[in-house]
Amino acid sequence: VKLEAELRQALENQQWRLHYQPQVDRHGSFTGVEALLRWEHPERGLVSPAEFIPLLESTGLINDVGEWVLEEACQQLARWVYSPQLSQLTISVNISPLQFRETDFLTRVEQVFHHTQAPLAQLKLEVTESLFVEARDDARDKMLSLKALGVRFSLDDFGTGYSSLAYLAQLPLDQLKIDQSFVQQVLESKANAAIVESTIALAKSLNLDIIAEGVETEAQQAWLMAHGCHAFQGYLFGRPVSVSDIEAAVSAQS
Ligand code: G
Ligand code: G
Ligand code: MN
Ligand code: NA
Repeated sequence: VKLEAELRQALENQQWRLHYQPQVDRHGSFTGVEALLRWEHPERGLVSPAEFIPLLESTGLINDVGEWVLEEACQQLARWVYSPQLSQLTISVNISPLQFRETDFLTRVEQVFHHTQAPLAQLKLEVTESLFVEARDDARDKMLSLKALGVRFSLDDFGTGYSSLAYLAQLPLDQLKIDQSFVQQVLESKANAAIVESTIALAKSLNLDIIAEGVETEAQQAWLMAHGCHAFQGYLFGRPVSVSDIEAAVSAQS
């Protein structure tokens, strides 16, 4: 109960932060970042979303917090427009299925787009397969409306859910994100290697971009490149950091 009360207060107490983790191409150049939510608690320090997202979802607070995340990311994209190096970056934002299914989701998102004036072609929304287990046609319709505004979609944690491949092919997706659980065992487990290989093949045949997350070693990256995956995210390239740290890392590279 205390945690829930504190979460309710966190928005007005300005305790939400966004951290950014780099995504790189085959040359190691930054192409984008994933925005990851953090709660800066006065006593507990930075709290990971794994500890509070379920509670945000069960209380419905995810709608307001998710809107804050999107607003913050869009403001960032709008600020980066003026910098030659930063204006090339995409920002990926995680959207909870509960937030996505709300009836006013589209209206709220469009308001954020309107008043931030963010370059929407550089915004990627990350959804998971769990979004499509129920009310999938509603989810697909909303995706189509957002696609019409230029937004792109990435399917996060791919391979961990239960989506039907036939239905996936009908969704307006742009990218598949190979889940880190497969990537981290790709050299040790033949089963995981087979899953990663078939995910890469699926992305190719559906004409989708592919990115591997959770890449921690050069050996994993080399294996992925040898098998046709050329975009990466993981501790090998950088941990989630503050906006000033990610900006410094991008400037240092160019
Ligand atoms: O950053 P970290 O590895 O601690 O994130 C843990 C989990 O929290 C991941 O599954 C990630 O997708 C999720 N997460 C991080 N930020 C957000 C956010 O802004 N919104 C939602 N819905 N989930 C997030
Ligand atoms: O579910 P989602 O893919 O959004 O979760 C992203 C989470 O994965 C973030 O919380 C981030 O901190 C974590 N993460 C990112 N890269 C790595 C990595 O290389 N290794 C591990 N163990 N976790 C990672
Ligand atoms: Mn994600
Ligand atoms: Na993921």
